[in-house]
Amino acid sequence: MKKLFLILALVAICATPALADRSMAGGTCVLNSPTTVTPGSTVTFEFDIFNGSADAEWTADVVFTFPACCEVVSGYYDDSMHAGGLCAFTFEGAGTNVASFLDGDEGYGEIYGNDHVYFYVEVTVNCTDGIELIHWFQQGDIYGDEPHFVEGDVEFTVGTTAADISTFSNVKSLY
Ligand SMILES: [Ca+2]
Ligand SMILES: [Ca+2]
Repeated sequence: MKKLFLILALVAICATPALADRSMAGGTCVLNSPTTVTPGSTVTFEFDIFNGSADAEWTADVVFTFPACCEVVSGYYDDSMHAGGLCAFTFEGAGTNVASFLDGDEGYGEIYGNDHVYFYVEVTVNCTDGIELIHWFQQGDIYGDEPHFVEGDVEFTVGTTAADISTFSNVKSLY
């Protein structure tokens, strides 16, 4: 009998963390490129958005908030590697510093659990030299347990590529 209680106690201990993970927690964002941007230039940022929800909640909306010194030009996405099939995101935010990819067909979300989609945002970077942060936000489709969102920051450097200029002048000095 004592042994049975011990087994039940162990089951309860093991089950608790799994229940606590039922949320959108575990989702990530990786900024693939660029890591360095020349001030005043227009570049396309590539993000890898992963839905790590432990209770199969799907990502409905993905929002990237750029620094105020940035202006969004356009946005699109690549769902060709998404095992869950084609996505129906609607882009908005041109002319502002917030790029939103919203669930365009309502119902359940667009990015399945344990799956990912690439997002591209063309941005004019009118920032001065330094480190800038991009805030990312994944809104879930309210399936199962809370929290129904996950968020974080990725960073990039604003500045001229000193290493390249140095290399260029070294090459020039040979002539
Ligand atoms: Ca959930
Ligand atoms: Ca949907």
